[in-house]
Amino acid sequence: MPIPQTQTQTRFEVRGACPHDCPDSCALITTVDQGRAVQVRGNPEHPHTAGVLCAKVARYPERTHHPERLLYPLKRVGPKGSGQFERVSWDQALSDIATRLQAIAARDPQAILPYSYAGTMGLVQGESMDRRFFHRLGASRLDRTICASAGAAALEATLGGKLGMKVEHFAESRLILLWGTNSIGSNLHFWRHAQEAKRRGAKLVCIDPRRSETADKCHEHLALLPGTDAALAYALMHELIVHDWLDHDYLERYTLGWPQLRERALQWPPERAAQHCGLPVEQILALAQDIGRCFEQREAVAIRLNYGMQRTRGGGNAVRAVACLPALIGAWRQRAGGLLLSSSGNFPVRRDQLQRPDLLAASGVRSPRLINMSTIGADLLRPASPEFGPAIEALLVYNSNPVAVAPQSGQVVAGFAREDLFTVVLEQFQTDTADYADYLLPATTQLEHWDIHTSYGHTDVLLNRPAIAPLGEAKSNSQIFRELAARLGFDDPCFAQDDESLCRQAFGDAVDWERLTQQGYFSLPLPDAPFAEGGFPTPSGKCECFSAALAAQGLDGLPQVLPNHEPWGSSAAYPLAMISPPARNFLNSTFVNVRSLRDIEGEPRLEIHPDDAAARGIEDGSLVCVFNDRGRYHCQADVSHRARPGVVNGLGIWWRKLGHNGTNVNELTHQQLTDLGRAPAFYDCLVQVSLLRPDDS
Ligand SMILES: Nc1nc2c(c(=O)[nH]1)N[C@H]1C(S)=C(S)[C@@H](COP(=O)(O)OP(=O)(O)OC[C@H]3O[C@@H](n4cnc5c(=O)[nH]c(N)nc54)[C@H](O)[C@@H]3O)O[C@H]1N2
Ligand SMILES: Nc1nc2c(c(=O)[nH]1)N[C@H]1C(S)=C(S)[C@@H](COP(=O)(O)OP(=O)(O)OC[C@H]3O[C@@H](n4cnc5c(=O)[nH]c(N)nc54)[C@H](O)[C@@H]3O)O[C@H]1N2
Ligand SMILES: [Mo]
Repeated sequence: MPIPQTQTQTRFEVRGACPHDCPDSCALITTVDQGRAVQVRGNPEHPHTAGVLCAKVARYPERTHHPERLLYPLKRVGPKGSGQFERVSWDQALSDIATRLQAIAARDPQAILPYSYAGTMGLVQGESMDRRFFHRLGASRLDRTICASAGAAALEATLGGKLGMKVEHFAESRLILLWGTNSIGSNLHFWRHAQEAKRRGAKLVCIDPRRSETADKCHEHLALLPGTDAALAYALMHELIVHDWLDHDYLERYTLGWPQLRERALQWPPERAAQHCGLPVEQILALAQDIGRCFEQREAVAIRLNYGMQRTRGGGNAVRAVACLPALIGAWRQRAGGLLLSSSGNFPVRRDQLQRPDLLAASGVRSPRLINMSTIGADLLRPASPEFGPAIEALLVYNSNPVAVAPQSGQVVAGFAREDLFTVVLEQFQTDTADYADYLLPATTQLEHWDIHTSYGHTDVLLNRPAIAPLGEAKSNSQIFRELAARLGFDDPCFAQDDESLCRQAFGDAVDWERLTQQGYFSLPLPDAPFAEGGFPTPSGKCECFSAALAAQGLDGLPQVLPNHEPWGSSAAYPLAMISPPARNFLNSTFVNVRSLRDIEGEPRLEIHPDDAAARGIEDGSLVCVFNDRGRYHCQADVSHRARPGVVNGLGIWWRKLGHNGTNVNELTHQQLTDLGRAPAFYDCLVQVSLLRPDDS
């Protein structure tokens, strides 16, 4: 039934899409009363959303109509980072920004850097007009690596892309490995399918250093040390080989490099892996037997891999090792078998048309340098040099909060504090990053603008219509870049294109626009079991256990077991490994300022095992200092079996200014990168913890 959307009614409903960086990409229905969003609920007609929202997004109206929403353009008046601003007009802000950018671009446009991530995952507000603007300008390009690029590179090399099982088919699986994922906290709509499978008798096994909310609900939990997943995958392969639980036909026809992979797997007997992973050998043997039993009975084995396991040095290779597993038992033959890390490779987005890289030609810079967003701390502090190019002189930040989320905040803060750096931040709130802006521009939320969305956890396109008018003087990102383009004299017609038209352009004919506007979503027509008969989009068309592409880059062509940058047990000063997975009621650093959600989380917390706590005189609720050579982070100890011995869990990602000593967990992380994909190794970090004495600062 169509939802009445006439603006003459004072109360009406509008279909939209959740914009957040989460695999679930829910279809929303917003109720508007007298121009105000009063309720957001899940669209019950959208099969993946099924009328259910997480606690966070159910609070979206509270976030949108928050008293601290930025409503007017602001100009810095206090010292850098002080967060002191005065209200200015849009005209003044945009003219001044345009003048500053023009002056820098006249010397070298590559001294200007965009910095954005997935604050909204919308194609219009996240990767259209903004990209056109920076291409036409000839600005440095940003290597967007902060989240998923290690896993993405690994999938690319192994399966040929970000592809895999359809999420709904997990409901029919008989054995599900939840590998590096806290689904209940961060992928709730997947968990519905896992629960359905459980009700039908499936076994659920969680592989995670932390005893997460999800681990609590699984039949087994393997609490391995962070960064040891590749060894576990190899030990499982070892057992499949020695028991001959192998689909020889599938291996023969649809894999590349199996003989070499087999040789390497035979070097990882379970006893060796148990030692390496910090697991009882019995757990590894039992899991291998579960897989073997399913293989013998032709029951579907499925792996829900998630990004948690690729945030250590060897994360890319670990994803490669795990991604080879389904082929050994021919799991891909069934639609309820195989693996899912990301589904985003299924979407036929016309990125060239949205982003217009061809506009670079007019900028005079044919191939701008690439700056890795994960090393922004170091790069902001880098002087000009022949290798690096010009120092970064201007930074335009949108859809991201780097001062809170990028690794090694000490350096990030020092970079943002540079007096000679010109920083523009487009934001909905005065975040830690916004505090460092020279100009802070008010951005609309998802309820106030158009957008169109893909998903990395399902395979439907979603449309988002604005439900309410922009609050205050807020403008959408696309509108701000449109107006900046005009002021810089960029007259290509593409800069005049409106948001609704960008939505239509994003997929062209690949999506039925009528259906999309009526339903709010459009399901891509895709096969149920994509790799039942091979057909991997790799160079060989096979699942590439051996990757010639990686070998050609001088890397090992087979999945490797790589030690962490900071291996557990390697430092007497810092004997604990720290991981920093998301807190359930925040979305990265978004929602930390929503009071009702912050109240549920309470305080910045560190989960620590009772033995590790006792050895340090730490009690539940004690204030502690977590530290290493990079910095100090004060928070509350949560003495709990959620932490395994030797590993502490610093739940993320608090706003620094709401923390005890003005820091968050990224004060401790470093900027070394992963083996594949140039990604940060957030969960590869050694620390020490001590009781905080009242005179500590
Ligand atoms: N509520 C909520 N939901 C979110 C987010 C959020 O911040 N809050 N963030 C969103 C974003 S940006 C992303 S990328 C996705 C992330 O989605 P996931 O990757 O599923 O993220 P997590 O729920 O943190 O699950 C990661 C799990 O990996 C575990 N882990 C850490 N190190 C290792 C390791 O070395 N090996 C293994 N096997 N496990 C390890 C952590 O303890 C954690 O439980 O979630 C999205 N959804
Ligand atoms: N220690 C540690 N650090 C991590 C992680 C971890 O697990 N541990 N996870 C990492 C991961 S997976 C990710 S994805 C990154 C996420 O890092 P970010 O992408 O920076 O995500 P958020 O912290 O949610 O910040 C997004 C910001 O975008 C703003 N925003 C939302 N919509 C719009 C819009 O339409 N316009 C504008 N202008 N702004 C908007 C929000 O208000 C918010 O402040 O963090 C990474 N950092
Ligand atoms: Mo992410």
